[in-house]
Amino acid sequence: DIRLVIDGKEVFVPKGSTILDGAKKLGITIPTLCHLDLHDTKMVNQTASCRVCVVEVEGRGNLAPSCATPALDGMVVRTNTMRVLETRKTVTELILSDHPKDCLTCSQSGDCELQDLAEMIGIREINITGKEMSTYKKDYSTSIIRDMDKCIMCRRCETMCNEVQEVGALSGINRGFNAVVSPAFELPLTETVCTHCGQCVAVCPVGALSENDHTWKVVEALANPEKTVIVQVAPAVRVALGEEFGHEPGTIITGKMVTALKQIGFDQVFDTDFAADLTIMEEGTELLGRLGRFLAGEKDVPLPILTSCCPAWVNFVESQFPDLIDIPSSAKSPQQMFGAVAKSYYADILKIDRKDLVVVSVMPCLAKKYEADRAEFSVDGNPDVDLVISTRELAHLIEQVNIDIDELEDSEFDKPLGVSTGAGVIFGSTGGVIEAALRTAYEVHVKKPLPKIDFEQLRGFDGVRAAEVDFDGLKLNIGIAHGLGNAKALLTEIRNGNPRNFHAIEVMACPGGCIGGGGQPYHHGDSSIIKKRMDAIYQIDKDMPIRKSHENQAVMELYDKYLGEPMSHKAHDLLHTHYSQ
Ligand code: HC1
Ligand code: SF4
Repeated sequence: DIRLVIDGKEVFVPKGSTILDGAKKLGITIPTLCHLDLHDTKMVNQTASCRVCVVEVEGRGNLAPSCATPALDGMVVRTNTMRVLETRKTVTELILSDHPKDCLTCSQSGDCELQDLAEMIGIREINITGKEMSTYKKDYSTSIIRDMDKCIMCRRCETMCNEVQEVGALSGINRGFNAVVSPAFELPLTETVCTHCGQCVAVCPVGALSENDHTWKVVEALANPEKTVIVQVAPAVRVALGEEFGHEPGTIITGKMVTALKQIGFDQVFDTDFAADLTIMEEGTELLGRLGRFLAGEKDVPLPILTSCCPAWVNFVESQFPDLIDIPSSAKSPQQMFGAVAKSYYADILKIDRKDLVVVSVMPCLAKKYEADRAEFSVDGNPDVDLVISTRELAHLIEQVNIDIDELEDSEFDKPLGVSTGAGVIFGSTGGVIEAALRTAYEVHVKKPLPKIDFEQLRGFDGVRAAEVDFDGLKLNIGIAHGLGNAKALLTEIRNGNPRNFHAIEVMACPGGCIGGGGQPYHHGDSSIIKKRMDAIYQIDKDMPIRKSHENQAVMELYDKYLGEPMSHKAHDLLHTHYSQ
């Protein structure tokens, strides 16, 4: 270990640590802005571009950025001298001098790390004035808005996109006042390899990257007496929404959330978990079908099957692995299955035209906005899912209508599209989709009840995981990746001949799965928040009376009355899709 002294206190840190790590260990807060270290992922931003975290190191003339200065044995550091405080203030003023002052209307207001820093330092006036300021046009997509006038060149988004997601859509361009992070040739995001995963938004400290907010479109739909407006809520929302109201991460507020949605005025409050169970019926059947053909000796069976519920992942496969486009499951995502079923089966139950039914989703994800907008998910120009809002957007809506979430009683989701099982909810965590699929595939294949319902070997936070699952003698090799960079490593292995003989692989684009999605409350670099949400997801599953998708009575009724069998002609029409290269 390395010994250093910070503000007169002794601390020991492992080799490779920074001064900032040492200070954290001592509980000494050094303010940072560009720095971000999402433990257990590759997200470590050490660009040291903002210089807010400077400290004095004895024996050195210049101040040192603590986030990027290695801790050395015997170092004596001061974090709070007048020189440090003055420099920190000047640096912050310089950043603010080239930053728009529209905090009143900024999407990040209240969550902005630059605003917090200025407030903490007590900056009341910016004494640095000058004419030059960058001026960029806003770049709009259905999911993300880039407002590059607000970019502070922390480069967190670039690290996220290039080193964690390995998509490579963003890099630093231009110099001086015009320096920003942008796609090459300043193309709009929609014309690049961007997957819309939203992870750049999740780590942007300011309002340079934000979601395209659809809340007002939802309000307009709710105010229209001619429309029936229903809502579905994704698995991961219920374990994170509470954070926006000051609850501990991982607080489960499903019942209050349902009550809030009813009070907001949705005609029916349904659950994406229902559609997740439906996805398992289709995807599980597809998996067993492909395995059966493989075991019968058929050549060129598209294995391993890849899960296909994460739209950023689907985008990634389409753009980066077009040669493997036949292996993802053809099952639509739960969000899109829900929309398709709502606008056919459920519209029939209500005896209304699909055009008079508005389907709203609440999602932890920004790519879901993009997914809902894909042309193949609409009928005669009417989308299966009309509007998608994020967990953060729902929290703002709840605030706007003056609902005190803590005062609410619990309510149940409505029937029939709100009935779900524990298998549906674990979709929200990395490893959950494949676990849910195996619970059903096992019982269908082996024709005996599962000896143990929890596949603990599939759970965890490692970026790439592999496990063998025993189907009564048939050994299945399962792979799991979360984060697109990890997925890329696994898919490259498949492209090179699948040496580990994987039969099925689950991929989620975001660290932790949907619980770490780009539309969730900001984690500000604290990965323990994502882990607490994960624990909550498995807790909900554990507490559910029914935990296997094929035991979902409402899903069974949908097959009986409407779809026939999984993978039937009608199920194929409604619940499956194709991918483009
Ligand atoms: Fe997800 Fe899914 S789990 S993709 O992360 O398959 O967004 O929560 O809704 O569709 O069910 C997201 C979450 C979500 C879908 C389901
Ligand atoms: Fe990169 Fe994802 Fe942001 Fe697109 S949404 S620029 S892929 S991090």
